[in-house]
Amino acid sequence: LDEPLQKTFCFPPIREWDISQDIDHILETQSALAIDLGGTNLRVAIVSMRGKIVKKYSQANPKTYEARIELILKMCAEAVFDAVHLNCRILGVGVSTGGRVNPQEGVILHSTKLIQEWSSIDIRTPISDALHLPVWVDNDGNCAALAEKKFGHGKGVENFVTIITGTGIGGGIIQHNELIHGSTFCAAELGHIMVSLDGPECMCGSRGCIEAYASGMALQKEAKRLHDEELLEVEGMVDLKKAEFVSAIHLINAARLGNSKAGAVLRTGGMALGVGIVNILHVVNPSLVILSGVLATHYQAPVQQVIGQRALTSAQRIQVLTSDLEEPALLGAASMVLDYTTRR
Ligand code: ADP
Ligand code: BMX
Ligand code: MG
Ligand code: CA
Ligand code: ZN
Repeated sequence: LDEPLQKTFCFPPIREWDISQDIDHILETQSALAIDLGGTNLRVAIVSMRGKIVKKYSQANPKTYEARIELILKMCAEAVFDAVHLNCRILGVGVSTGGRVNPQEGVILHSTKLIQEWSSIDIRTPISDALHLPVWVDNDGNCAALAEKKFGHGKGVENFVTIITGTGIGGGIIQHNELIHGSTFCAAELGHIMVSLDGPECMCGSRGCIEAYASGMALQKEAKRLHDEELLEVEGMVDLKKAEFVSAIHLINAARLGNSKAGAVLRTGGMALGVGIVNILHVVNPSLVILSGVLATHYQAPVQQVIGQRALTSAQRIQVLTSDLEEPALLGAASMVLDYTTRR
């Protein structure tokens, strides 16, 4: 209608429809609740469609099944409540957890000692019963791989592997754009690649696993040992008597400040991780390895060096990158929800 006619019939002015604004709005509001259960921490987050962590909640992961489920439900209830005020519409819940997971059943089949009382656990039912939302579950390393694929360096990469270092070491393998789970959901337990016939004891009951050399827990154990022998502290470091607890970070600081014993522990960790990764290259031949977690930046150079020295020529042309994602396991848990609920 031309303007005079529009005025005559009192039509409201026609708003120009901006589709990009509407899509933006949907992408901002549609969200997932993500849960990550690790050897130390229990995290819950509201994650938007674009992979933005809108709000995050952290607690120590309780040591018993009952306390853990209770805390998960309490943290989720708080997040669901907050989501309303944050204008986030929760489409479902994604759970990332240590242990072997059957994603079809939503069951944690088995866990190492890193998470006690966490074997043969149906995690889907209590969460979906309490929140009336659909629930997806997978292993934390596998979730980290999903996050890299959707939001990180793994975007558009057909074959890649990710290694996430926290208390333990988790892994995820994307082969032909899909996660591999194996015949009994034990594929990509990359922390338990063994790099020596004996070596340090691992939480899985074996020895010589890369987790026993290079994880946060392994480095913390070595830091404590050096500290007990009064061999950790060097000039320029924070006063360790005042430090609440000795961690992998103190070991890294000590090594930086010239403590040769701390340096040797870190070198062994880097070497073990590097050799483990060379083994992975020779099994699945990915084009990219993504390191994530608290120690990733410290391991990138040693891993690259070991690959250069020990991998077969055909496996040498591989990129090793450090993840640029804030919380890969949480984001991957969210991605399961966002991918399934918005699939057309
Ligand atoms: P989870 O294993 O529970 O998934 P995180 O990924 O949060 O835990 O990592 C926690 C572990 O990482 C701790 O057990 C500790 O060994 C290590 N860690 C935590 N903070 C730091 C830090 N600032 N520097 C180095 N290591 C750290
Ligand atoms: C352990 C194992 C893995 C897990 C990895 C990283 C359990 C409970 N955990 O190797 O399944 O991926 O730890 O876990 O069996 P995080 O605690 O370091 O996050
Ligand atoms: Mg973790
Ligand atoms: Ca895994
Ligand atoms: Zn092990």
